[in-house]
This record gives sequence, C-alpha cells and structure tokens, in this order.
Amino acid sequence: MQDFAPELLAKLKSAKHVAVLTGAGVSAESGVPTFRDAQTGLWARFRPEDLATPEAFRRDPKLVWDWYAHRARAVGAVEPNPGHRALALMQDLFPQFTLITQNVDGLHARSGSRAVIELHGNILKHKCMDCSIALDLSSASPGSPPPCPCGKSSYRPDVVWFGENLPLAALDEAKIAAAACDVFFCVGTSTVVYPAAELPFSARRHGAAVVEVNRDETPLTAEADYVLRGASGEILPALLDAMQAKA
Ligand code: BV8
Repeated sequence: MQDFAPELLAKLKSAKHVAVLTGAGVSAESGVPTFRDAQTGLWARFRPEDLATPEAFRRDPKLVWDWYAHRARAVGAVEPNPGHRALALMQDLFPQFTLITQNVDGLHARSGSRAVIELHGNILKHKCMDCSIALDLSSASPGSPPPCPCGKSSYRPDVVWFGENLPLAALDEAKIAAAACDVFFCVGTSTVVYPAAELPFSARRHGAAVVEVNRDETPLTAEADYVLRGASGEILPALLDAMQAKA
C-alpha cells in the first residue's frame, strides 16, 4: 500500500474544508482520452484545442458538432473508475468538501459526487447559441446542429471553448473554495489551462496545504506541499483507506 506523509494524514484528519480540482487525468482510467492525448481514428488529424473554439464551430458547425457527438457517445460507454468513487466517498469525511472539475464528461456526478462545480461545462448538455435554452440531447446525434425553437439560432455543445469566459457563478464558487480551504488537491490536470489552473496557486497563497496527484510533473509540482506521483485511480483509493485507518 502507498505510504502517505503522517503530517498530510494529520492535516486531513483536522481539516474543516477540503477542495479538489480535477482534470482529464482522473477520467483517463475510465478509458476517456485526456485532453492532450493524441486523438485516434477519424479525429486523429485534429488537435482538440483547434476544435474547442467558437471560431471552429462558426467555420464548420457540423465538424465540431460531430466531434462532440463522438465524445459524448464515448463517455456514455464508459464507467466511473475507483478514483472518481474515492472522491465521491471523501465528500462525507469533512465538514465541507468542494469538488471542482475541468472535465466535461459528467463522470464525477455518475460516481456519486454531489454539487460538482463544472468549470468547463458538460458535453452531454447543449444550449441555443442565441437564447441559451437547453436542449435535452443525452448523446448528441451526428449531423448539423439542430435549430432552436426560438428560431434565432441553432444549438451548440454546452461547454466553455478557448477564448470564452467560464460560467461566472461556478468560477466564483471555485475561487472562494480555493481561498477558504485547509487542503487543496489538484488531481490529473496539466495545470496549464487558465483560469482553472490559478486555483491551486491561490489556495497556496491563502495558506492551504496543496497536494498534487499526477502521473507527471506539472507547473504546480514545485509549489505543491505534497506530490503523490502516480495514477489517481490507485492513489485516491489508497489515500482514502489511509485516512479511514487513522480515523
Ligand atoms: C478564458 C472544454 C477569458 C471544451 C476546455 C488566447 C486567447 C484566448 C484565451 C487565452 C489565450 N491565451 C491563454 C488563454 C487563456 C486560455 C488558456 O488557458 N489557454 C491555455 C492553453 C494557455 N483559457 C481560456 O481560453 C479560458 N477562457 O480565459 O476566458 C478570456 C476570454 C477571451 C480572451 C482571453 C481570455 C477557457 C478555457 C476552457 C477551455 N475548454 N474544455 C472541451 O473539452 O472540448 S479546456 C480542456 O483543457 C479540458 O476541459 C481539460 O479539462 C482542460 C485542462 O486539461 P487537463 O484536464 O489538464 O487535461 P490534459 O490532457 O492537459 O492533462 C491531463 C493530466 O493528467 C496530465 O498532467 C497527465 O500527466 C495527467 N494524467 C494522465 N493520466 C493520469 C494522470 N494523472 C493521474 N492519474 C492518471 N491516470
């Protein structure tokens, strides 16, 4: 079993508020390619960052719509992994627990996490480009984006594209949690996409103990108080066991 620093376990035992930021690495063990994994098949010739933009959607709405439909189907076909489930169990171990995700796959909610802050939206949701009315398409069907009944525009995936502002309420809630928490976990994210990537640094400035869980080094590694190097699907369940053994 993985050994954890006694002072980290002590901090978690006395923590009043724990906050967690997750990225695509948490879903990798469910079989969801990370955002910067090379794409495969039909999509191999596209870079995600080139498709996840309003310009790409304006230029070729069908291409971008089909890319999201492809990803939505892929996500619908996988299950949450032990890393997701460990985070869902952790939420009841502290007086206050805030789960913030950059992921758009909905797997945290499917694993039992409540009140998930989805900073970058959700690929299973769609909204009208103009009136923002939601379209209930559980998995987007290929083909051009359907027109909205408002008659003014068509639907788009309800995600935050590069160059678009994050949902203000979600970002404010995440910033408040980062500034107030005692321990901030940064799990499975390359920590390069802003403003989400600012959260662990803000937590550190406000006195939280910052724990990085990642297979690789990131720009946060040098600033983290604790670096748990490895797969989140192994580390998080092991940490949960260690915390409960200390309870
Ligand atoms: C904004 C939704 C204000 C869509 C995503 C120029 C013009 C405009 C903006 C900018 C600009 N320059 C910079 C910016 C800001 C820009 C940005 O940060 N760019 C970066 C690339 C430099 N940010 C924005 O545009 C944001 N908006 O700033 O608005 C504004 C407005 C106008 C003009 C200026 C500013 C919007 C950002 C949101 C973009 N949307 N997703 C979709 O998914 O299709 S972001 C996308 O990246 C995903 O959401 C993903 O979650 C996110 C971050 O990636 P990661 O989750 O970290 O995934 P990644 O693959 O990178 O890393 C995985 C990590 O896990 C790795 O470290 C790996 O080692 C690790 N790992 C792998 N397996 C495991 C593991 N770890 C543990 N266990 C494992 N098993």
